[in-house]
Amino acid sequence: MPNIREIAKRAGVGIATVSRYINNTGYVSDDAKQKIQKEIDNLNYTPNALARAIFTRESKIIGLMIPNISNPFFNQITTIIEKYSEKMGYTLFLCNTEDNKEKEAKYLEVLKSYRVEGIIALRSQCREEYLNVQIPVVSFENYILPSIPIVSSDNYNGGKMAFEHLYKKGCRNILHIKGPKAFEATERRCEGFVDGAKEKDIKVDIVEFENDFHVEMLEENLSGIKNIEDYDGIFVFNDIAAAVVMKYLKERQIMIPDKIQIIGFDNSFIGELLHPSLTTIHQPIKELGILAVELLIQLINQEEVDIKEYLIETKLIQRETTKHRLTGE
Ligand code: XLF
Repeated sequence: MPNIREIAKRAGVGIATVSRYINNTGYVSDDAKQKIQKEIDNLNYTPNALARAIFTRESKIIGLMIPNISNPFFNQITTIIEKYSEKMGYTLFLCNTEDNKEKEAKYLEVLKSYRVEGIIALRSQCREEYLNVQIPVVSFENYILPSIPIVSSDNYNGGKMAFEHLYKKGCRNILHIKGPKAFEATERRCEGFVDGAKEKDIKVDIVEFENDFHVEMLEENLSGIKNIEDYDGIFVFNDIAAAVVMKYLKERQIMIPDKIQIIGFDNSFIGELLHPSLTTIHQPIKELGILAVELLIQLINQEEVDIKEYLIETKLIQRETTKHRLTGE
């Protein structure tokens, strides 16, 4: 493997000159530049990005903690974050945390050792682990530390909207399948949903799912719900879990939406592919992803950033799992 010592020797310049040229860290004469570049081309030399990052403190890498790579919402937001980071001159280092605190903490060490310039943590399960991270961090949904800004959908209002929609569609015997306690966003959805129900004096039942990616586990949770067919409306905490609920009901010949109406949350691409297609609450995935990157780059550039929770509005997407026409509508 060619190295800068060899390039310097062949170009007839000093190693420090080659280093300045490659890292763009100081003056190099035009003549030397030409000679060095010629040898770089001749030797097909690729700079050692890690060594360079240590030297210049600019790796141009952003670490992205992803809680669940198989959930379409997270692969959509990852795609947005990747595209926008690339446009801004950064490469992503992806870490699949599986909502696991230990895995996330380990990845944090890896990201530090790779000298990433910033970290976006989606649904982080860690807190004090970030205390000695001297790298800018932006969080999506979960609170980490007072110094870390949070980007999130307005989950409370989204949950309320979900209730109001089921109510408007005539549902009065309603179940909410909520996410695990560790998902702060779905806690807010649940609060909004319950408050919406209180305003209409309706009592809703609530069951909690343990995660959002093990289909068998979700099915097991469902089989624990007694007389599910007695409900006329179900709000499921996200689209992927709603897909599992729909599969479960269909296998039991429970008609959607005639017998039970369903609403999910996310507006990820699977909603439209399901049959019947899924009514859901839209999370502005593009806006969320871009905002997270923008804030992070501002922090990296040491610009002033308001450290607060940035809430983005959600909206209802009506599809086939809730009834289209009702008398009086
Ligand atoms: O963390 C929440 C729960 O699942 C996230 O926004 C999602 O809705 C993605 O599917």
